[in-house]
Amino acid sequence: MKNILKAPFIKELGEIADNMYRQGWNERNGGNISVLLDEKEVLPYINKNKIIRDLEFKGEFPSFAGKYFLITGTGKYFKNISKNPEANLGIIRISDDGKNAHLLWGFSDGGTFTSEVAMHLGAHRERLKIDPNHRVVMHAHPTCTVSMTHIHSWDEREFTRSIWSTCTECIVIFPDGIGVLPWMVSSGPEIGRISAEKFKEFRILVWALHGCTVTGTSLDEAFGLLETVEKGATIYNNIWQCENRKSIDDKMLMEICKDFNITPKEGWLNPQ
Ligand code: 2HA
Ligand code: ZN
Repeated sequence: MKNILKAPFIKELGEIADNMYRQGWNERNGGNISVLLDEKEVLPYINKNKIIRDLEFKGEFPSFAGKYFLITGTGKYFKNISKNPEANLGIIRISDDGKNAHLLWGFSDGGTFTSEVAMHLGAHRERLKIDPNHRVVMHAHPTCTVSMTHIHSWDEREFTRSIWSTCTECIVIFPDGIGVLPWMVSSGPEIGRISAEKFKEFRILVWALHGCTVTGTSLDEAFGLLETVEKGATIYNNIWQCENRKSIDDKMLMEICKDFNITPKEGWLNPQ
């Protein structure tokens, strides 16, 4: 067996977690990440028949029977992941009936996966139906995005348009827009179920007064979405009260879309 601490997926997740922590998006135990792994990526590092223990989650995910995920632990601090991956991360294989998970590596201090596991699995399931290359779900508490939900309407079209109007690249990076869920208690099956519905339509979901969850084909891509939303929200928070402020209007947004050959979410730009 190869040394799992040298596996690219462990190294990359540690680096991304460090980066997210440094951005100030993952205070204390805030945030969580999961990555769908291919069996052939995992098998050089672990024995798939050596189950450490079983972990419970609420819900059933039969489409993931036998699938492997790398996932962050509940109560774990992002700032510690790269220093001690084995205590802060786990590799699980979903059981054949899709109702629980076999722990194959990690959570070495007796821990378990993030309390948002149902949201992660629901998001993976829905995004995979849309994009077979989908791999990553990433949740964080980016300060300016959360701040914006304190001062802006939670209407997702309006929220997205406000961010699109802040800097030119936003509509290029997420022409499909940002979903917004009203405030609700997090970490349970209910927010998982409602979020999964939203992920049928969006790669980015803001939970009002809480945080943001993004999906992607790689950790880099998911991180890129998160930082671009956060950039737009930062600018919005800086300028929203300024008199005579400028804005990228719908005509300009359409020019961007034409130039980059992208299609914005239908009906979200006003016809010119
Ligand atoms: O992992 O961020 O939403 C802690 C959280 C819950
Ligand atoms: Zn959170």
